[in-house]
Amino acid sequence: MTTQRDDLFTAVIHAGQHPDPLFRGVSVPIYQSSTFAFESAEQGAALFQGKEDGYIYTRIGNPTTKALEDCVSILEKGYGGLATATGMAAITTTHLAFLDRDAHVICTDAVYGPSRTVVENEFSRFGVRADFIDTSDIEKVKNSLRPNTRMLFVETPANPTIVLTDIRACAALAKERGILLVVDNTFSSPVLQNPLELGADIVIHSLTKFLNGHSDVVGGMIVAKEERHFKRLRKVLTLMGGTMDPHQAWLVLRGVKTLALRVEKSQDNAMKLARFLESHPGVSWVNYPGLESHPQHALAKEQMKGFGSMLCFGLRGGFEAGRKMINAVKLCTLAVSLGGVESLIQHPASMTHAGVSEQERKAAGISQELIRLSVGCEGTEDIREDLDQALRLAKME
Ligand code: LCS
Repeated sequence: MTTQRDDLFTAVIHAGQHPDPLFRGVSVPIYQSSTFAFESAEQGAALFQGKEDGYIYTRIGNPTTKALEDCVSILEKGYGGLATATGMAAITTTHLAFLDRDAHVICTDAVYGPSRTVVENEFSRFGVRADFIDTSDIEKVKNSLRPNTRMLFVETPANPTIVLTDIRACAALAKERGILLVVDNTFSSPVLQNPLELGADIVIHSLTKFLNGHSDVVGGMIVAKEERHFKRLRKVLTLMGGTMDPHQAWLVLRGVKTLALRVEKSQDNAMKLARFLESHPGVSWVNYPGLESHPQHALAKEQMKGFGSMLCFGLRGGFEAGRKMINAVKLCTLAVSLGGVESLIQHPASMTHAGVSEQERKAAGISQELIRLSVGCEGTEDIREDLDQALRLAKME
């Protein structure tokens, strides 16, 4: 499968980015200013009334942040992008913009934990109700629809199970019922999947992951396909205040320039490592969309432009072997988060989901033996050797 289009290598470097108009600096400058001077009271009034384009105050808009917003929006083929302080701020801003009191949401069950908790524990205080279901089964999505359903929130591939949801099928259903389809595209990045092209209304990213790519910045992005949704989101974001800082935006923009290169190397690594793990005696199963054994391999080929670099696998030795393995890795870093140049590994049952009951974990597809691996850009052989020695130790102890 050819994974990347040539134009993407150009777009990540140039889209939305223009040389500095003052000194012709090639890199977009960091406009580290909270406020912008008006030429006159009349110009200030024109800016506030939207009769003139320009900057007023950084919570409302900033040229550095705008360059990042334009870049990601072009990559996602949207109408406009809005950069947020974190990925969670992108999600909560979207909910605040479109979920009224007593609205109902259908959400992928295996979403990133806080994406679920924020609806279950916080938006529920305002009467928002949610069904967390296996959105890979479109019949289940259909059966969960209620007259007050306003949003279908899908994460594909899902964190950490790497289960896929058919974006086109969800979009057809959402359109028929007049509800919003929101897709968290964090695991694929715009290089590998463009949900707006497949019919989604809004795309969410945790920029903390692949787009920034260096495990040194947090950030989020919302991209809307339609002007009316973009305007509504912008109004809510600038009022609620979850906007991104210009320095943060500049750092992410710097990371985005190598996105296509990083994705190419890390997914090449991931494919080879997935095959290695699949043939390893200590491993009982591997979930990677590029493997023929992935139950949705055909869907991955259809809706993704590459299989990405997130995978999970199960150890024959179960929970204990999982704990031992992640304690034994040397090159891979034992840490949460993902999408950085360094390979990150974690064992949800003994770490991030240790406080969740086994029953709840099971319901969300997070088994005792599941190990999640975010494959980085290191040498393939070095990662393979590290996993191999850790698997051997996990078995021997
Ligand atoms: N969406 C997805 C799919 C994520 O994986 C995360 C964070 C977020 C949204 C939230 O983004 P943030 O606010 O952290 O920028 N995922 C994490 C993970 O798997 N481990 O640590 C964070």
